[in-house]
Amino acid sequence: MKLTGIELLRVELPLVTPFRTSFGIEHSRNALLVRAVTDVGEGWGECVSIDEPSFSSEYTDGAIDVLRRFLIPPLMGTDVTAIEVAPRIAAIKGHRMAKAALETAILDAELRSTATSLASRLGGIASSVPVGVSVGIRDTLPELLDEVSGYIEDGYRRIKLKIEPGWDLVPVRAVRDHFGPDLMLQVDANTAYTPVDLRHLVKLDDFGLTLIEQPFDEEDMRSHIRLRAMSSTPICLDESVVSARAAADAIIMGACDIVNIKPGRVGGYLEAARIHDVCAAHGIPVWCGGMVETGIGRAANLALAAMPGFVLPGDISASDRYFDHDITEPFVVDSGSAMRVPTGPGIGVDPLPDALAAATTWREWIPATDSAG
Ligand code: SMG
Ligand code: MG
Repeated sequence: MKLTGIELLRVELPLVTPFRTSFGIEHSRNALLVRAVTDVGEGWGECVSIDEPSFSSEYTDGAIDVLRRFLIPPLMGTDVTAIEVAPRIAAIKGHRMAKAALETAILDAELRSTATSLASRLGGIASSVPVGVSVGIRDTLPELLDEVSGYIEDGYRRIKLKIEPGWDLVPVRAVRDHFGPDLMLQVDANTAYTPVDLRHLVKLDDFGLTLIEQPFDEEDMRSHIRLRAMSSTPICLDESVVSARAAADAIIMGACDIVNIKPGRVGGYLEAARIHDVCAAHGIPVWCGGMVETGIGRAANLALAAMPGFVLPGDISASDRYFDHDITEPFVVDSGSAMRVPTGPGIGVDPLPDALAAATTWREWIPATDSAG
């Protein structure tokens, strides 16, 4: 397959409610899409970076720069298959979200050309997968309880609360008391705590949580190991797991019970599937994380979550959890907190031309030049 051009597109989707985490507040999703054009057809990928380097070191202006200057040129105009993308750009350090978007666009084009779904390519077996919803930090408890009530009415049976120092035991207790012991409840701190908080975090054991996600800095494996020894709440890593190697190391050193797999964070769906395999080999349950994706990224995440080790509900909520108008047909959650896995070729969805045009704020076409080929 010959890569003949790449289009980068920025789209802006306003959020239905601001989404606040321990690292910031988002009012709209400014997503970066990659459209790969090849001699056998085109494919789509979504870069999950955000505007600022606050979830990780990546940010969208940086992703555009590294794609344009370093990741696209070695592939442009050449024969390429998706499996070769990562090794051919491995000399460029880091920038996994940018790499993931490029690899996904090429993988999507390749799969569409053979009418193969991404789910079947990855070894996905489920036709529908359990999903949950991530709930941002709110100003007051009544607002939080109202928001959670709405999601439960929508069909969600698993709630993840964003926490930070000062917004942890009280909101978790309020949600547990209000909705009862059967609600599947978990928390995500996005690295907001430090080792002095260890004893405080053990108090979360009272609330029957499914897991606590990434309480400490991404490089602070020792605090995760210590908390795991002190607390009965299962420890899940997100930001720390940047590769299959990092997953294996974290598991071997006893830093986690569960792994959140985000394809963008680890450099793509092929590496994400390897992490699934590493975790399965160690009996570590996994679930699919989310980065407030448009329908493009959401479709691909559903394909990944169809793999058999994804036993916990993913952060793959319905499009209307975040957006009034997505750029694809909206994804919906059913009354049993599940979502259907796309079955069409590649990622199984296409941007709706009018919706894409309305959301696009910037686009750049990068052609193959004679010198590149
Ligand atoms: O896509 O529903 C979603 C977002 C889920 O909470 C979510 N993601 O650390 O897991 C996480 C956060 C990061 C969000 S940054 C945009
Ligand atoms: Mg997280």
